[in-house]
Amino acid sequence: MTLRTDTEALLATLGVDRSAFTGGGMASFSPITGEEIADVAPATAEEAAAAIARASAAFRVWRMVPAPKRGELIRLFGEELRAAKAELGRLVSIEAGKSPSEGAGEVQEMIDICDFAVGLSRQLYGLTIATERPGHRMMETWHPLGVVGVISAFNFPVAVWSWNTALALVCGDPVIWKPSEKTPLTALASMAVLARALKRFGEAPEGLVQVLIGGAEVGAALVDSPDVALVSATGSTRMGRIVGPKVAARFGRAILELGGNNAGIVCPSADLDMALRAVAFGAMGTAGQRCTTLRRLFVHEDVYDTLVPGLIRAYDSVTVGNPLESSALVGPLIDGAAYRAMQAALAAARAAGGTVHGGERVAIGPDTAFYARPALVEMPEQTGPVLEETFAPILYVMKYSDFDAAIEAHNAVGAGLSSSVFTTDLREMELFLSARGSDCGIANVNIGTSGAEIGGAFGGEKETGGGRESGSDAWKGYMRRATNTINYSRDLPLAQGVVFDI
Ligand code: UN1
Repeated sequence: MTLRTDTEALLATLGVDRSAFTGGGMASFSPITGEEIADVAPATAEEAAAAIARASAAFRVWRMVPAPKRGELIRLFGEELRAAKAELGRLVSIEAGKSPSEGAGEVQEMIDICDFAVGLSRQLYGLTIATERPGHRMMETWHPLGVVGVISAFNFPVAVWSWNTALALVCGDPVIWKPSEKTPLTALASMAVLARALKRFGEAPEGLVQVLIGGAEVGAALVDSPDVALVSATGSTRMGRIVGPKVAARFGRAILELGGNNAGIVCPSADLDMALRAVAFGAMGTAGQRCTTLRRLFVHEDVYDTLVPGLIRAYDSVTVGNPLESSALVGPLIDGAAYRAMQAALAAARAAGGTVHGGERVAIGPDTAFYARPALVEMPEQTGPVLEETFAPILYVMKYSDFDAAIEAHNAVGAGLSSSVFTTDLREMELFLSARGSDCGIANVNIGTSGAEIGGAFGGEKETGGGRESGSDAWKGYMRRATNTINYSRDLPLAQGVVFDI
């Protein structure tokens, strides 16, 4: 069975119509072999405009459906995802190159957010607020916001969309999804799974959730339209620099989840075995292609010569290979451009005095596939490529002696997504989590930077864009807040004691 026939069979099983992935003109590839596995039809500008119009009409209906009833749709979606988990997970592996366990884990993340959103549908709480005026009551009401545009990246092709969609639907908002051009098939499959839930639900308005396959011009249609109330965009900081100002210029709302240059600090008191395993998964897992991938490691000089040789051995022994055929822990890079960016960063690191372990290309499958050994780079200082996010498995390791200086160095990069400290010292732990500790949206202790659960708010500061998705109160980003003051008295006292008698 070729990857193409395997993919076509999976898509058919998942319920995607064959016409959606054949003869469309936009080729789709698997990073596992680099071969073409489908061709899909990109949306035209007119189709994008029509989708926005349909979503706007759907909003008028959906916002009036009681939130717990909207939650029922998400409950059904969670059921359908459970039934489709094996097939959708395998399709994620084929399209994004993830190991079977990570492919399945991504679908689990979708199921988890559905469970969360079902509960949330009965908990869209507003505050009641003490008022200074007698016979008055003050409260907050949360209302549906409008059409939500979701722009997602190749590396979590379906989970990030589901974080947005499960919340948006429960909050009363229709969704238009522009998936990465590199991963249209998992998007089509997710829509087919959702279609089954919509059918069982029965009463959803047409156009409640739509997908627009295509490139930057499709994303631009969402970004520029005043009828798209919220744009939730995941991808590079470069992309966010375009999207953010454009949405702001029309006073739209944006949730930006952009680059990460995540770091860990290993302190003298750390459990080094645990730190080694956490660092290995954080830096090499998903072939270094998570936003949350560990990219910089500061190791205290007292434990450097114990931890780092052990890490280098782990790098030497990790299996790189076809994620479908072996027990490989590290799969392919998404494409040749990713491989070339990795090699350019390694060359720059060498030029800056770094010692590179690994990083070379591994010949697996045809030369259209790009597998590389993960690279560990010992750097004399934090400079050059260490300051940038390269979306590949490169871990820059630096020695430190002073914890405060390590925190300063930790924070001295543009991005601010995820971070970790490995310590058993209470003071170091609390300092790292304090106002003068990690400046990231995610700060962990004795676990790695990646693999966050859906229950917490996900996102980061500075060049990561400041957006929050997923758990906690991230739902508020998908709703508008109204402050209501109600006078049930027979008088009209004015606030602040103002008198205006006429
Ligand atoms: C991403 O890489 O865009 O925390 C999302 C993690 C995953 C999500 C990553 N739960 O690594």
